[in-house]
Order: sequence, then structure tokens, then C-alpha cells
Amino acid sequence: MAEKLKMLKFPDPRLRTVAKKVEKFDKSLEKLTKDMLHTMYEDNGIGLAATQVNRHIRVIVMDLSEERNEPRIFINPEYKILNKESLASFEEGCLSVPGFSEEIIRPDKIELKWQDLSGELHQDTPDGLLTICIQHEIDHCDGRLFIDYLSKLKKSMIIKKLSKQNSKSNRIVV
Ligand code: GNR
Ligand code: NI
Repeated sequence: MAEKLKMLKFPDPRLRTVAKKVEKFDKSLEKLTKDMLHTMYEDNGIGLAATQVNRHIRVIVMDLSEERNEPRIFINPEYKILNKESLASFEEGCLSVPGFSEEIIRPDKIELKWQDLSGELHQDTPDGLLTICIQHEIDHCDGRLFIDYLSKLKKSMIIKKLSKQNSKSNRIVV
């Protein structure tokens, strides 16, 4: 059975960890992706990086379908920007930054390479939401969050609000 994993919330410093490449394509990797998909569906997210559940390896799961029945898994994903002038703006949210969403501008012509659970290599030039979401998730693998792209003022407001919330919920749990 799949387990629900605990989500790290900003400003938890563990979200700043740079994740290591996956080298072993074994049963425990498969189990992690199952648990991550379960966690993502439970929390109504469209994507999840292993960093967010305190596993510091380059693993991403995603489901962009309305019906929530098209799970995707990306191991060791990498992208190259094909056209620096082609940009898209999208209102982004994050399960590790609950309650906030902001418009973020990102390149939207990319070439994507990744591996699957058996270590097989894949390549694609995606479009639409996948382009945005995969950049958001690869940022997590590198210890970055979408709020890092906001102004200092907006970011400090979010830090203030979430620090209060986190210390409250920690008091209940601990
Ligand atoms: O559920 C999510 N929605 C979303 C919306 C716009 C851009 C990116 C995302 S990813 C986010 C889930 C999440 O935090 N993944 O890291
Ligand atoms: Ni996120």
C-alpha cells in the first residue's frame, strides 16, 4: 500500500538541499514514486519533487490531467532552454508554500531529458503546463522555490506569515 509522506513547508531549510542524481533503479525507487504520487493526489497537487518529502534525490512525479489518471514519473530530469525570448506567465502555487500563489514568468521552449523507473532515457520538447511544471519541480531538486523569483517585499511578507503558521503547527505536533 502507498503511504502518505510528510511535506516540508517553507521556510524549512531542508527545502534548500541540492538533490543527488539517482544511480540505483531498484524497488525502493519504485516504492518512493508510488508514495509520492499518492501524496500528490491526496494534497491535490499537479506535481511533486522528492525534495518536498525530505528525500534528496532527483525524482519528480506529475499528473496534469483533469481526471487525475495520467501519472508521470521523471528520474534525473534536465532541461535546456531552446529560445530565451519565448516566455510564458503562469500563476504558480506550491505544496511547500501553502496558501500563496503568484504569476511567474518562465521560458516556454525547452528540451527535456529524463529517465524512467528502469533507467531508460527519454527526450521531448514539451509544451503547455508541462513546460512550466517541470521547471518548478527541477527548481525544487536544486533547492529553489517559486517565491525566490518574487520581489523582496512580497517574499518577506510570505516568510513572515508562514513562519508564524509553522511555529503554531509545530507546537501542536511536538
Ligand atoms: O500543485 C501545484 N500546482 C502548480 C501550479 C502552477 C505551477 C506549478 C505547480 S506545482 C504544484 C505542486 C508543487 O508544489 N510541486 O512542487
Ligand atoms: Ni512546488
